[in-house]
Amino acid sequence: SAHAGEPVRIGSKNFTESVLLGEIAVGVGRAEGVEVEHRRQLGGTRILWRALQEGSIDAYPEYTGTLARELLRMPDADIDALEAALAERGLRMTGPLGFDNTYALGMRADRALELDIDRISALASHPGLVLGLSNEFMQREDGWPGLREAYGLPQSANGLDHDLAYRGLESGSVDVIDLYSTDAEIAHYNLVVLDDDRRYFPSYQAVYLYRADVDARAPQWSAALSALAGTIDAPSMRAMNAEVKLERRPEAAVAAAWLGQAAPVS
Ligand code: PBE
Repeated sequence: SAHAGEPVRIGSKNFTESVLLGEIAVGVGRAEGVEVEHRRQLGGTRILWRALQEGSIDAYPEYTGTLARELLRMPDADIDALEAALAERGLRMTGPLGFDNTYALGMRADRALELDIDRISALASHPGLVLGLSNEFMQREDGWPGLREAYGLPQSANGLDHDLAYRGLESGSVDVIDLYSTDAEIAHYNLVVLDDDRRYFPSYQAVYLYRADVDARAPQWSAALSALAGTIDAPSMRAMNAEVKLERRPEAAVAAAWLGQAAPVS
């Protein structure tokens, strides 16, 4: 891990919201006079989790359901239990930032209406539907294998890049994809989010995870990250995601604007 005087390092996963939350962590550092380096889009969840434990990054944005189901394998853990399990690994977690970003299944509204599908259990009676699911979702503990079993679904699924999935829906090459509930594309493409009628998915409250040694090395930064708890609601996060994904503004500029800072020069 880094030493006093070296910049602290935030990592992000390879999707827009994670990069935005990384840039917000850079922005709060800037406001506190702490130099923060952003290792953008390092990879999927497991890569970030390993990087944090090895100390090649000091912090990254994560989700409580991902911690409970996929990383710590404590499916019934509440926030206190998660914090205790993190502490054993020399890690800390901020309070929930204020929004949930859950996995969900989605379809084009016209197709869902035509087939009269509004819930995941209804997919069971349409074995011919083509499912295109993000690569990480295909393999996760809280992903496709468990979902398929929980609902007794007859389809098989293909893995694809999450950003390409929306285009597949648009073109009609896939019928059903996994969505992230704060994705800007849901409203933009007029998609229907299928009701998780068997309550398969847990809640995924956004938090920052960080190495406990940051409290000594850059206490202003970890305090500023912790002060973000409760400040980002779902409409705000969705709006930031939309600015990047639909209006193509740089994440750093969107994050700075949300923080009330002047756009960074880079
Ligand atoms: N999520 C939902 C996943 C991806 C989609 C944000 C909880 C995660 O990054 O763990």
